[in-house]
Amino acid sequence: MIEKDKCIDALRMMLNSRFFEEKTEELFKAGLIHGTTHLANGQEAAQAGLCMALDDGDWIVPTHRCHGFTICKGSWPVAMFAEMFGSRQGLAKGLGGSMHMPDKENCNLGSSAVVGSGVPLATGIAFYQKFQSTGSAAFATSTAQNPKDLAPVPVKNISVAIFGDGASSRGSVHESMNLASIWKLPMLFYCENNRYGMSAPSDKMISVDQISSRAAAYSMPGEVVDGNDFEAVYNQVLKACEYIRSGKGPYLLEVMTYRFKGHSKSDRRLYRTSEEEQQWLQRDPILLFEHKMIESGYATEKEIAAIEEECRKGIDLQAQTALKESGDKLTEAEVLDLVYASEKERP
Ligand SMILES: Cc1ncc(C[n+]2csc(CCOP(=O)(O)OP(=O)(O)O)c2C)c(N)n1
Repeated sequence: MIEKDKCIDALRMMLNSRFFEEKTEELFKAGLIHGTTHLANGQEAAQAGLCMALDDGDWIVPTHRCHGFTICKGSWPVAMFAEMFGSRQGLAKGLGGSMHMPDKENCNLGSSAVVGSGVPLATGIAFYQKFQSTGSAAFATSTAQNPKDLAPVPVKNISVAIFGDGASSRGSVHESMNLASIWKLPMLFYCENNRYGMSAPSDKMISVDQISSRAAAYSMPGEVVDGNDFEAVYNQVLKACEYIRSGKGPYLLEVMTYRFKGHSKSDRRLYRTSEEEQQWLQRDPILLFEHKMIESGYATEKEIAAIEEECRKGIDLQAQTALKESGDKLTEAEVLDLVYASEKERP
């Protein structure tokens, strides 16, 4: 078992993510937030396990189901609620909403609604990271050199492309894997397989049994990990990061998990049975982790209940603060200023 302090941090991350999703659902139902949202209840270990294993300066590019990753990478929930209320204090100044929560300070590029579109962006970040460490020599521009034969050059920071099982079949993902492999880019392809792409079950829609096996086509390691087990994810990401930082190139990790809620807020989940859902609820990543913490003597039931209470109150308070300020929106002129460069800045 990993150290106690780390476990407590991990539990807080997962609880904050879960309570954030619960509060978001409540606010949508009350008609206080508009548009749509994609909740990630049940996927907390996959999200916290990744972010805890990363170093400062490592970048992530999440998907539309981004709240948990954003919290675990260090963003303040109040700024995320503000984003969904459309106010100027939001991570994208209230112009993006639930699916667009970039946070430069925390090395999070943010996501977009276009499935798979973040993966080439993460590839671009990895290119920059390698270029910064090695200069152009590492890219073998001379026709006499084969980029695949270049010696590994260690890099400090890496880039993580997060994508779902549905996105894994998109051309942009495959093109990115090919380029990242040829140039040995410092990149983790992090496939969060929650078993469905909207209503489409991954075992019916994907040409292979495990998405990780596709790594072989791009000459990179590919592994599968139990995404509901925080420790398993954390240790596997550390292992992948060590390989990537040594300069050997990209790595594909397929993280098996399950989304407890529907695809988005209007999904009645007619494509799956309640028995299946019940089975997965038994493997709730937070309950499994709390159980492990109690078993290892890291916390008592009472202490865990106190952490839960504290996290829930913290999220409630941050939602209330954001709600109070929700009328403070950018003016039309401010929005236009952000969209168009001023006359002086134009070439
Ligand atoms: C290019 C593109 N095609 C289709 C959609 C519609 N769409 C939104 S989410 C989604 C499913 C994505 O599934 P997955 O990648 O597994 O992520 P998950 O929603 O399960 O987290 C689809 C098809 C879209 N937004 N963009």
